[in-house]
Order: sequence, then structure tokens, then C-alpha cells
Amino acid sequence: MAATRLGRRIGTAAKEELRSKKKAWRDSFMAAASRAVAERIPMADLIVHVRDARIPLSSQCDILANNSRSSPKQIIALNKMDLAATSSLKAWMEYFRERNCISCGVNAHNKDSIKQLLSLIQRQVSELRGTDQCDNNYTATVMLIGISNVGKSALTNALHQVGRISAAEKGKLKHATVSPEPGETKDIRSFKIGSHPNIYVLDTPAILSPKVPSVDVLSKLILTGAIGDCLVRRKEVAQYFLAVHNSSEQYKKWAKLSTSDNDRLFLNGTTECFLTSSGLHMKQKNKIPTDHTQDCIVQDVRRTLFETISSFEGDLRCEDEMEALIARQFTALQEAFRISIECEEEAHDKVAGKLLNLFRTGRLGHYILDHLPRNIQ
Ligand SMILES: Nc1nc2c(ncn2[C@@H]2O[C@H](COP(=O)(O)OP(=O)(O)OP(=O)(O)O)[C@@H](O)[C@H]2O)c(=O)[nH]1
Ligand SMILES: [Mg+2]
Repeated sequence: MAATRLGRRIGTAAKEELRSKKKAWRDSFMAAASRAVAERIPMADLIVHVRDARIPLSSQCDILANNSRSSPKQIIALNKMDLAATSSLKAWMEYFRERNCISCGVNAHNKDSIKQLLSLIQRQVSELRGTDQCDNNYTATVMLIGISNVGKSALTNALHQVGRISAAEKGKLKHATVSPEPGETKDIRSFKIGSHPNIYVLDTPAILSPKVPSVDVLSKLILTGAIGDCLVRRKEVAQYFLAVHNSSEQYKKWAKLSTSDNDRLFLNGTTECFLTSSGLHMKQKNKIPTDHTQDCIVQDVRRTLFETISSFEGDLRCEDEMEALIARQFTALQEAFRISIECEEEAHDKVAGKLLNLFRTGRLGHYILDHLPRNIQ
């Protein structure tokens, strides 16, 4: 498949870059942070192993495998479920259930979803408490661990907020810093999420294995943003995204956005006219970028993706033809993103950055990049 080949290309480039930096990688704060987190694991009552729902296996953190004997009970939280394809996510939950793992899909930005995770944590704590049920001073520590950018800090904040409100706790809320850049959290911090029993969550720094992951895993970590774009050129990452997108059915949802070129007239810089079966429609375009302009851009990008794929006559199973479509899409997307830079390399880099941002914030469809192991598909 072309998507696999493009993925491997960026994975291989990233692996080379990492090999050349291996010493720096090992000595980086990640290594120190991993040691600090590993030391705390046996002291926790419960571990919430946060993963990215788009890559349920590739985002697993192998520190637990290395500590399995001394590890406390574990919940696998597939966060960012709002970005993942719902039907595939169900199959993944079934996969974990069959392996006797406690798992749940979660969206850190959704209160109901956080309430469900909180009650799952409370049930597990209650089971751990066993005969201590009447002890009012019982305190449980829940450690959120995971690789970078999976949403540990966002979950911590949401659990802290929801947990304190439901426990009617007063006082100032604390905040863990959340950022789209990986590697934001540098220290372990504790946040209260419940009373009677007292439950604290520990937000922790990201853990990446000192062993460089496989090429396939690396490419998915880069595409989802778990590893920064600094290891490979953004254009190559965006080409990989387009190959994944073009091989999926996502674009079909955007058919209704399409208008043929003949029906679309541009009167001047501020007014756009559409001729449809029900007459002429005029739409004012703002010159100053606003949220509305952002929405128009997203719609134009979706329409461009739909039109380029549906009008393409080549065979997308053939890698060269997929690459030809992607090259065509880069040119068409330049207009959709309103990029008027002359230098092609610079313009394509801008297109790539904007396209990846839309994908990573869920505005270009829902995906799960990992494939279920064959025997249970
Ligand atoms: N769409 C979506 N975005 C999320 C979700 N959870 C977190 N994010 C976003 O993902 C990015 C990373 O979130 P963080 O909470 O900083 O991730 P982290 O695991 O703490 O990252 P490090 O501290 O770097 O290890 C931020 O831009 C969040 O807004 C979610 O459930 N859905
Ligand atoms: Mg963090």
C-alpha cells in the first residue's frame, strides 16, 4: 500500500536522525524523567496508562512491561477518542477486553466522558480498598503515565475539575500545563480528584523508550504528533497523511461541498458567488481572518480533497499514481489555504503545516492508524 510505503519513508528518515542523536536521546530529560516515573510506579495504587486512541498499540509505553512484576493494577485509557473512527475503536476495546485488560475510550475535552473515567477509577479504588471501606482517611494514588502528547495533563486537569466539583471541595483549582507540543510536562505533580476516599492523580512527564521504536511505529508517532516534526520534513509527514486519507473513505462525506468550477464565479476580492439550481447565492468574504474565515478554509480544504480524489482516474493501489495524486493535491491545497508564496518549497511547507494541524485537531476525519492483529479482525 502507498500509505505504508510513505509511512516507512518518514519512519526510516526519523530513525536515521535518531540514531545519529542516540546519545543525546538517552541523556535527555526523557531518560531522567523515565527513571523518576519508574521509581514511583510501585508506590502507586492504580496506573492509568494513557494512550492515543488513533494508535492504541503504537502509543503504548513499555515502561510497564519492564516493571510488570512490581506494577499496580492498570487501566488503559484510549484518549482523544473524538479523533478516532468509532467502529474501529469498538473493535479495539473488544481486543483489550479479550486480553482481560480494563480499558476505556475517553475524550479529555468532554465532561461526560471524564465522569465515566472518574467512576471507573473510583470503582477500581473501591475494589483495592477491600476491607478498609470504613476508613475515612483511606488515600489512593493514581498515576497517569504514557508517551508524550497523549493528553495526560489534559486528563489530569479534567479529572481534578470534575472530581472536586462532585466532591463539593472548595479552594483553588490547580492547573497542569497542556500543550500541542510534545514533552511539555517536566515534573510529577499531584492533583486531588476525590474525597472519602481521598484520591490523588499524579500527572507525569512523558516516557519514551530509550530503544528507538520500529519504523512503522515511528511514522505513526510522528503523524499523530506524539513526536515533534523536527525529525523529518513536514511535507513528507503531510504526504503520508494524504496517502492515509486518500486510501480511506473519509472524502466521500464531503461530496455535498463540491461545486463544479463552471458554477463558481469570483466577482471580486470580497464577494463570492455560487450558481446553484435554486439561483444565485452571494457570500461576503472577510478580508481579515476570523473564525468564520477559518471555517471557510476548512470547508475549502475538504472540498479540494473530495474533488481531487473523485476526479482522479489513476489506480490508487499503485504507489506512483498515489504520489501523482498527492502532488496534484499539494498544488490545489495551496489555493484552498490562501497561500500566495511564489517559492514552491516554502508554499508546500506551509500547506503541510496547515494540513497536519487540521488532521491533528480532527477536522479532516477520524482515523485509527494501527491495524488489529489479524487473528481477531
Ligand atoms: N481532540 C483532543 N485533543 C486532546 C485530548 N486530550 C488532549 N488533547 C490535546 O492534545 C495535546 C496534548 O495534550 P497534553 O495534555 O499536553 O498531553 P501530555 O500527554 O500531557 O503531553 P506531555 O506533557 O508532552 O507528555 C493538547 O493540544 C491537548 O489539547 C482529547 O481527548 N481530544
Ligand atoms: Mg503533560
